[in-house]
Amino acid sequence: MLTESSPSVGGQHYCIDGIRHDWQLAEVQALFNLPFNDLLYQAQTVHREHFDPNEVQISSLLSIKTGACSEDCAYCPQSAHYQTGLGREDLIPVNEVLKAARQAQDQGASRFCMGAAWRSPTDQDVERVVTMIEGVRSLGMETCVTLGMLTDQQTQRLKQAGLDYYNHNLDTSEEFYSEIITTRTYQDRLDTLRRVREAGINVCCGGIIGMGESDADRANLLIELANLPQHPESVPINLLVRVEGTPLADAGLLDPLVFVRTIAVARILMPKSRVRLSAGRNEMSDELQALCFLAGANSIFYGIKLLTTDNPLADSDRQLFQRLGLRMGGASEDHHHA
Ligand code: SAM
Ligand code: DTB
Ligand code: SF4
Repeated sequence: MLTESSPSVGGQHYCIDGIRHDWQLAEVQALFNLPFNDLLYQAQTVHREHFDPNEVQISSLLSIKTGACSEDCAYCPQSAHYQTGLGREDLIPVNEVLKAARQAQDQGASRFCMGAAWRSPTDQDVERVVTMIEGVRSLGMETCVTLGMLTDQQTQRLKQAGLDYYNHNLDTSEEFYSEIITTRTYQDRLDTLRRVREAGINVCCGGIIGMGESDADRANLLIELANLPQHPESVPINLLVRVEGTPLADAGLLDPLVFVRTIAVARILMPKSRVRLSAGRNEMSDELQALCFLAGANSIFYGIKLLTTDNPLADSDRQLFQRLGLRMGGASEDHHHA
């Protein structure tokens, strides 16, 4: 039933629980092209139906294995295909991981995300990551890992270890994908996402904006995400960090308001998901970030580093939150223990 506060798009109404999985390109492009104020009003309305508008979930990132990745992702400083000044580092020791997790927890993070520059882990790698997951969980934090493509068995093992979230991004539209990555397919990505979902692990899946993609590519990325059988619980929207040495080092600057529109459309399409304002905040003004929160972003990466590049200082984020009256919240209420 359409309630008075339910938004409608060109006569197209939401289904009964507000969750649709049948978005079409034309209607999503129509959303993107709304007058800015109308789009933000609609996104903020949807946001308020499902979330406390002044609470933002906080995740901290740690690179547990840096550089020398065999994949050729054009945006990535960790690809062995490009000279970005990053050396090869082995998987770091568990005690270092736990030290970083404790620090993140002390700073106010509720989730600890560990990233590895792998195409796919070996079974031995997975066992070592399992030890990290168990250690971080014992601190009382939520866990997330991003390790590349997984087998069924590896996915089961991570679930058994109590992993809360698995991050695996679609990154862009299927049409633009081969311009960015040639060493794997879109279907490879979808296959791992299906395994993660079927194992009962929460899905964290989003993409990167500002890689030279078209308006239609941005719309199609969000449609892919929203038309998955179940929406990802967490949707990171990254603004490309242009790293020297990568093929995208000189990518043209995106109109920041297009980035805000992308967040707003993600919020409208996936009303119950956490939309994370992810990489790229270091180059954003406080005002631009405020617009992203208004558009429905309600999660951030927090702490001085993303994986290999800089993120705003925790202190300046705390100040920004204070100026905006935002609270750092946990996400334990919105993830599912399957
Ligand atoms: N290797 C695994 C994979 O690709 O799934 C996990 C680590 S990979 C670094 C995780 C994500 O980081 C990528 O999917 C991409 O979305 C993001 N990322 C990497 N480099 C980036 C950059 N320069 N700017 C924005 N996001 C980036
Ligand atoms: C995601 O979507 N963004 C994070 C996390 N998931 C793993 C990574 C951003 C990486 C930015 C480039 C770097 O620091 O190396
Ligand atoms: Fe490797 Fe992941 Fe970077 Fe691609 S994004 S090069 S898979 S670390």
